[in-house]
Amino acid sequence: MTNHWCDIENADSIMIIGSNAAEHHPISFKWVLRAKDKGATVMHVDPKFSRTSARSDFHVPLRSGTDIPFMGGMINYVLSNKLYFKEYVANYTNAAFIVGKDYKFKDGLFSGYDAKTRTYDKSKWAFELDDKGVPKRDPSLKDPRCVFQMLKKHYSRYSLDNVSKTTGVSKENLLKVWKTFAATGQKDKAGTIMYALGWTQHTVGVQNIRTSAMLQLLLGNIGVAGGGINALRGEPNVQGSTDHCILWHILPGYLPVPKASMPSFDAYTKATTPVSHDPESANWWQHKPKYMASLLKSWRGDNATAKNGFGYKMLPKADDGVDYSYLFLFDRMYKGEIRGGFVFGTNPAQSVPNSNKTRKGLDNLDWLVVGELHHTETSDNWHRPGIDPLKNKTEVFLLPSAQRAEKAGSISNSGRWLLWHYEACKPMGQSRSMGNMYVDIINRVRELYSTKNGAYPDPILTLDWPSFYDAEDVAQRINGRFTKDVNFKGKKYKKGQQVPSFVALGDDGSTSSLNWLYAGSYTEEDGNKAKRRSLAQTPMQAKIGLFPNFAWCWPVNRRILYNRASVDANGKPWAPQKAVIEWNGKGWEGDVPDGGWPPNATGKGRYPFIMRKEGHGQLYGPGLQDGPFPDHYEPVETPITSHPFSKQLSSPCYKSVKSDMDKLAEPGDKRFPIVLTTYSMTEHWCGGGETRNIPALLEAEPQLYVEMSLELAKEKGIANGDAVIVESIRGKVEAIAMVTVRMTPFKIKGKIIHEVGMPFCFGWTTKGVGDATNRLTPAVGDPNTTIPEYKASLVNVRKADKLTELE
Ligand SMILES: Nc1nc2c(c(=O)[nH]1)N[C@H]1C(S)=C(S)[C@@H](COP(=O)(O)OP(=O)(O)OC[C@H]3O[C@@H](n4cnc5c(=O)[nH]c(N)nc54)[C@H](O)[C@@H]3O)O[C@H]1N2
Ligand SMILES: Nc1nc2c(c(=O)[nH]1)N[C@H]1C(S)=C(S)[C@@H](COP(=O)(O)OP(=O)(O)OC[C@H]3O[C@@H](n4cnc5c(=O)[nH]c(N)nc54)[C@H](O)[C@@H]3O)O[C@H]1N2
Ligand SMILES: [Mo]
Repeated sequence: MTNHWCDIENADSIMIIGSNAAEHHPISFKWVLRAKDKGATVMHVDPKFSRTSARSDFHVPLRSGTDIPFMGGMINYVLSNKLYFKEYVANYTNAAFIVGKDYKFKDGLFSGYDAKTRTYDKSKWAFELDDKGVPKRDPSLKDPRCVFQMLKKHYSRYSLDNVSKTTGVSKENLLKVWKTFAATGQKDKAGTIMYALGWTQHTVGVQNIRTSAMLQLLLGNIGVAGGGINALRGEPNVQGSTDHCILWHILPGYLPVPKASMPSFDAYTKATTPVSHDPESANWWQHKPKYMASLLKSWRGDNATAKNGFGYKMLPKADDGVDYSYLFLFDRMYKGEIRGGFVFGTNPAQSVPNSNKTRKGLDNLDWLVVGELHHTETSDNWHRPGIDPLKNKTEVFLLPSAQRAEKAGSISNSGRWLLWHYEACKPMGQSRSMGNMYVDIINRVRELYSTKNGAYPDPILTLDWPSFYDAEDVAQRINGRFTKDVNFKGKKYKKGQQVPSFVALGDDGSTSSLNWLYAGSYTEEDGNKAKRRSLAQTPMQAKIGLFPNFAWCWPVNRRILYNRASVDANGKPWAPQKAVIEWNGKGWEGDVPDGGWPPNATGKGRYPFIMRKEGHGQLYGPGLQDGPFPDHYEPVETPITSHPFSKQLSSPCYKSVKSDMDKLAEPGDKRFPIVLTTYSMTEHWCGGGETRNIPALLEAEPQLYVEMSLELAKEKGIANGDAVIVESIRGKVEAIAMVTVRMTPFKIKGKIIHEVGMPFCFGWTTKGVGDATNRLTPAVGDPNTTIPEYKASLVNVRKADKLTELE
């Protein structure tokens, strides 16, 4: 989230799009309802009517996978009706930048496309530079090659007609949302966008989110109270896990994973550190070498020195151009290229797409370690229905794991707040926390390496590794320490003391930090700030409910990101009644500003978007794999055979894995005419491995169902409560028909298209509840993140005659 939960209360307009916030993020909804009580309009744009829709002012159903037309149409509406915030757009976004002559867009493709590799040469999208290497600009925004004019041209294709016939949303509904939300382009108004999986789980997932960044920049809604783009994160602590590198391509603090083409520390920093030639651009990532050096130092302590590149050479490197995300991981497993592995706190046999293949892939493992609270479809894959357990070769080690309440540690919420939780009781029986198990396991591996000598012992033996697990100690290491006595900002710190903030981190080996973004969370002065629970705030902070003394927030306790964009060049807030920061002539008041420089009018300021190389919010984003402007592409499996208003039907660069089990339905495949979307539910959690073992929750939601409209049910001769078979080109699933007005058919290009929806939490280890919905879904992913397209694929539905899974 650019903002945080309590801040939603400050919004005048709230668009919830691609999320069922009331059911899956009930805490966020408390603040949504407070805003509503104060007069905000709440809108829910979602294929399905849910509890979120019920509490919104209006619900607008749209066909899954058509959010870019919906948002592109709104961008067009804002531009053609001049509803954007002119001063903000001209100064704080890249609207004035001149795009190079190589950039072109035709028939749904951008310039630089290579059909063989299905990738773009992004250098074709670069800005035109002046002789100092700074992008050229036209502050009047009139140059036909400036971003603003390009943007206008690109989205002029997103007319009301085109958008309506693509999304299935009536023109009246489109205008209702566009008009309400666009009204926040006023200086003193703010609108927020709340999204989650309905946006991300598509082959255009990242571009969906880009549309919100562009719209919010046009309306001047980034950096302000009640504004922003608010990603409602998933699994408790998915925010913390991403910050600390659960994804294969990032190290803690969003530092890129080393690649084979970066053999040394210097090569790594050279390849990954952006350089700006504009003195007014803070270009914050220029500090990357300090953060990387401190990370390496915290991994290897005294064994990491400037001379040995901080031990960088000992790190494993990812092969260039190879995707290690789980679509590809399970593909490699299926192809027999992986022998064993560890699975902690996840149930991939249930939650990864194309489960029939995933489960066969797991069969190929010689050994599997599962850290779990329960038996799941993953731990018990070796004896799943339909296979002979005696022929399954996998040796499974089930490590009983402590439950959340049985361990201390931190959780980072969606608003980037770091919150400590305490151990409520000791772990039951032999169960232990994951940290505890890992420290023990690695210490035993070290012992083996030091006594038996392995092939390459150095990376293990040189680790600065604790002898036992202590969450408090890990929290301190995450913040980081001085590795020698230093003077920092007039204060003396001794070797081993905590660093006060990331500004103290160096690239000379003088500091360690397991995550630069968290530096400042655990200091000498204040101790563990995740434990803070003070509601104290200044009168200015109280106006917007900033709560700076409650817990701690990354980075540097800044609660609203890009807040320098909430003020004009003199440091005066656009919206004085809900100011985030304000310049008092000597310093900033309110939130921690995005950089402490004085206002831009003094000539000593910096542009507000400090994490961007050029310092400006990106209306034009040349860094993504699939184009600088989002354009509509149909889901890979689509019920229509040609693009409603362009030529390129599906994303030209979506990712996919190829095997005999990865079949895809053709566009408009007559055998599978219905759109399937999948989702979570209130009563269960994700793959259900935990909640199916809680009797009251299972009683509340006991079986797999498929939600369908009255119209579809009638067409198929299905009654509410009937058992049905849902079938895709990859597999079939038994479910109970839930015939409901919550789902509606869509009129797309003059034709009726039906959509059904299913939860994915039921699995065979719980008797009679049904089995993995993901046996239906395809292993295709977004070109930037490889997140699978769980939210739109093709199926058919028919009445079942005999049941096995639901009995
Ligand atoms: N009770 C409960 N809470 C949870 C979870 C749980 O399982 N149970 N899971 C947690 C996790 S890990 C996560 S990631 C989050 C997920 O939180 P959400 O994103 O809210 O979860 P979903 O139910 O997957 O999808 C949200 C909505 O997207 C809609 N949708 C589907 N396709 C589209 C589309 O193409 N466009 C648009 N605009 N909307 C679409 C669906 O109808 C659904 O209402 O929730 C977390 N919270
Ligand atoms: N079709 C479809 N598939 C999806 C999605 C979708 O919307 N549609 N959503 C995707 C998303 S966003 C997510 S996050 C994934 C989630 O899918 P999974 O990652 O498979 O998530 P869970 O089902 O929550 O599995 C977590 C497991 O961890 C165990 N567990 C709980 N607490 C602890 C603990 O403290 N220690 C240990 N060791 N184990 C513990 C639980 O018993 C449970 O079995 O599913 C993805 N799959
Ligand atoms: Mo998630």
